[in-house]
Formats: sequence, C-alpha cells, structure tokens
Amino acid sequence: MGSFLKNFGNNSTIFAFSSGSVPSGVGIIRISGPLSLKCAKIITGDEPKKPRIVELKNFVNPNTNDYIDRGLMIWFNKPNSFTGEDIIEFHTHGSMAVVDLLYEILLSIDNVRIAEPGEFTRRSFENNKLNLEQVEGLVDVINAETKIQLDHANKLLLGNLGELTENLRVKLLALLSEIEAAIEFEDDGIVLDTFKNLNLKIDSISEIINDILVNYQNSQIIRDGLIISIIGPPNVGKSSIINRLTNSDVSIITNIPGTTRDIVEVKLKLFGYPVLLRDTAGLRHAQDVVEKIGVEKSIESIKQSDLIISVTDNELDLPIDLNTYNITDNTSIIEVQNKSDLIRDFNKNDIIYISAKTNFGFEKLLSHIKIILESKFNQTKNKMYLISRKRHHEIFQEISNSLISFKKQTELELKAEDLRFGIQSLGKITGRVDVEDMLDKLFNEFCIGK
Ligand SMILES: Nc1nc2c(ncn2[C@@H]2O[C@H](COP(=O)(O)OP(=O)(O)OP(=O)(O)O)[C@@H](O)[C@H]2O)c(=O)[nH]1
Ligand SMILES: [Mg+2]
Repeated sequence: MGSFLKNFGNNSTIFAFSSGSVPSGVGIIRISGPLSLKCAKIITGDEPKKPRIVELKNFVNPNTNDYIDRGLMIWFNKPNSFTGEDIIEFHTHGSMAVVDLLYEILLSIDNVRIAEPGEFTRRSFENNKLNLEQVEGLVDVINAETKIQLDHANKLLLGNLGELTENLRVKLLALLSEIEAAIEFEDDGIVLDTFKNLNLKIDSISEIINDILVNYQNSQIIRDGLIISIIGPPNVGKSSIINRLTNSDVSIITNIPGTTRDIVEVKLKLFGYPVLLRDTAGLRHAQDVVEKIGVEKSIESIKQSDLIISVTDNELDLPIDLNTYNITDNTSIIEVQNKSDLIRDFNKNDIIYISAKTNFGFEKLLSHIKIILESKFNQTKNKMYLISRKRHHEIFQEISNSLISFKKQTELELKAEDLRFGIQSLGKITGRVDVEDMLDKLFNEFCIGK
C-alpha cells in the first residue's frame, strides 16, 4: 500500500463544491478533515451544536464582516461520516459569487485546500468505510445514465461482489485446511481418496467462476453501452442514417464518396438501453492517407461491435462481406439497403429496405434493433453476480487459472500452493492486497467533490 499512503497519509482538510455546476437552486460545499469544525466557526461564527442536525446559518466573511448568504449547515461527526472524518456541509444558494467567496475564505485557512478528484472517496477507502469494489460501484452509480446501468452499479455498491468473493474465499480456505490436514497425515490410501474429493469440490467452485467469466462481455455492455456500428461502402448513406437515428446532424453528409474520415460516436439511450452508435468511414481501398486511417478505424470498429448495421444502396448489389473481418459469434448483423426511394423492386429477402431521405423503413429497422438489444441485455437479467470491469475479469481469470492448475497437480503441497494463489487473487477484488497501481486510476474516474 506504499504509494497510496504516501499520497493520502497527509492530514489536510479538503473541500469541494459537491453538487455539480453553478448556477443552481442549491449548492453544497463539503469540507472533510480535522479542521472542518474550525472552518464552520470561521464562516458562521459558531461550531455546530450537534452532529446530524440541520442548522440555519448566515455565512459571513470573517475579514470584512460582509454577509454572503444564508443557508444550511450540517455536521457529520467522525467516524460516522462518508469519509470517516469530521465533515461539514454548507447548503448555500448555487450562485457563482457565493461559491467563489466561500472558496476564498476556506483557502485562506492554513492546511485547508481544494480536494483532488475522488479524494473524499479515497479517504473513505483509506478509513475502511468502503472497500474497493464498493468504490468502483460508486463510480458507476455516479456515471450511470440508464436504469439498467444504475441497477448494475448498485449491486456492486451494495457489496454483492464482496459477498461472492467472501463466499469463495471461505470455500477455498476450507479446502486449503483440508489439504493441510491431509499433508500432515499423508498415507497412500487417504491421499487417493482426498484427491478425488478435492477435485470434485474444486469443480463446483470453478463452475461459479466460469459463469462469471462467460458473462463478462454481456455485463460490459451494461456498463459501457452496446456498440452499434453503421458500416458499408462509401456514399451509401451511412452518415444520413446515423443522423436519422439520432435525430440530429452529428455527421457530415455530402455526395462526395469518402466524406466521413473518422469514427463519429454518439452515446444514446435506445429503448432505455445504453448504446454507443458509430458512423464509420466508407470501406474501400483508399489512396488518401487520412481516409486510409479512417478505413482502418472502421475495420477496428467492426471487430468491437455488438451489432453491425451493414448498409448498401440502390446501386450496389451486395453488402460488404463481413466474413473477412473476423467478427465474433456474439456480434449481430442487420443488413439494410438505403436510398429505397430510388427503386421500385423490393425483392431481396433478409434485407431491410430503408430511405434516410424519406424515413421509409426506419420503423422496421428500429424494431429489429430493439429485438437484438433486448436479447443481449436480457442475458444478464437474472444473474446475481456480474463483473463488468477489466480489473475484475483479470482477477477471476487468475483464480480460474489457479484452479485449473490445482486439478493438474499430483502432489498435495503443489495443490495447496495453487489454492493460496487463488485466495490471494480474490483479496484483490476488495482491494486490501496488492493494488497500489490501480488506485490512482480508479479515483481519477471521480469528479471533484466526490
Ligand atoms: N435519394 C437518396 N439519397 C440519399 C439517401 N441517403 C443518403 N443520400 C445521399 O447520398 C449521399 C451520401 O450520403 P452520406 O450519408 O454522406 O453517405 P456515407 O455513406 O456516409 O458516405 P461516406 O461518408 O463518404 O462513406 C448524399 O448526397 C446523401 O444526400 C436516401 O435515402 N435517398
Ligand atoms: Mg459518411
């Protein structure tokens, strides 16, 4: 935990505007640390009388005696606060001038400074108020844009994953003590029996872990959004389609083939599901350097997609052959023919005829998209335990590897060693072992004030 404590062992009092942007009806300034009560006294003239009681106060500049604002003050006493330290909250009017003046006063106090992004939560972690997977859940709750994302994040925050890992830890520890006992009393007859028994028990644990690993991709879709790429040759109307679907001019449209050079990505809620909709550069052997890079990015996007909308138009017979792009079995494909306002025959099966110009066929296209979204998101619906972070995936993969190796070992000592590796890996989920490297990255995902 070296670098972590070095950065956060300091004793300063921190503050931040925790309620988003100004102007707003109400703004909350949160102060945490040993000098919180002193800050309250300097600004309101009094220390709070009791914790967790709302008091109406005048906020006054102590240097000039100028009245700044009237609002509420709450004290959350340590250790019963979010950070585990004394916290003072000022609920002021969300006015830029009020906030600026209060910031100025707070900054003039020795050992009081503005919080770094995520620093309140870091202190909470440091003081054992939250474990690492709950911190991750909190990041996801704050960033959630759809109900499905919020539900998923709340599971993490409420400690579902912690519960699972604790469960697994107890099981692995029980096995370990069984092995240690067997080592102590090793004789051939017992060992044979023990081996069979141990492998059976490990199989039931592996089953749970494999289920989690298999569902990783689906739950990633919940957290980051399902990627839909609109792909096809140049000039078939891909940008026109994304503009129709998003109801805005996100992508430039011209009649010059090769107009779109870079991926245009729009984050949106489609039928309540989080989606990343991408317009891509037309696929062709480009001569131009910039267009060439754009085509490479399109190919990359095809590989990352959960759903591909493959577009042709009235002049092209066949859609792009996606077999050449190594897409996974999990990727769904919808083939559409655009510019249907220019044709009379609608004779191809398995293709949806649309016109980005007249809106023809979009209802059908959307209903196809909806069915695919529902099936992809429903795969995760009844799963109790889902992991969507790469970090969690790597840890469970590590445990799975230890268990596979466990089964192959023919000596009890080596089996015990594999179990110890597995147990150690589990500890990384809640963040009490070996995680310094990822802490900075994680806390930076927070905004200032959290
Ligand atoms: N008649 C007709 N024209 C369309 C339709 N959709 C797009 N167009 C026209 O087709 C041309 C190309 O449209 P874009 O949306 O820029 O095509 P694109 O596939 O994004 O092209 P690139 O970015 O160059 O690959 C423009 O002149 C559009 O106005 C349609 O449904 N009907
Ligand atoms: Mg385009």
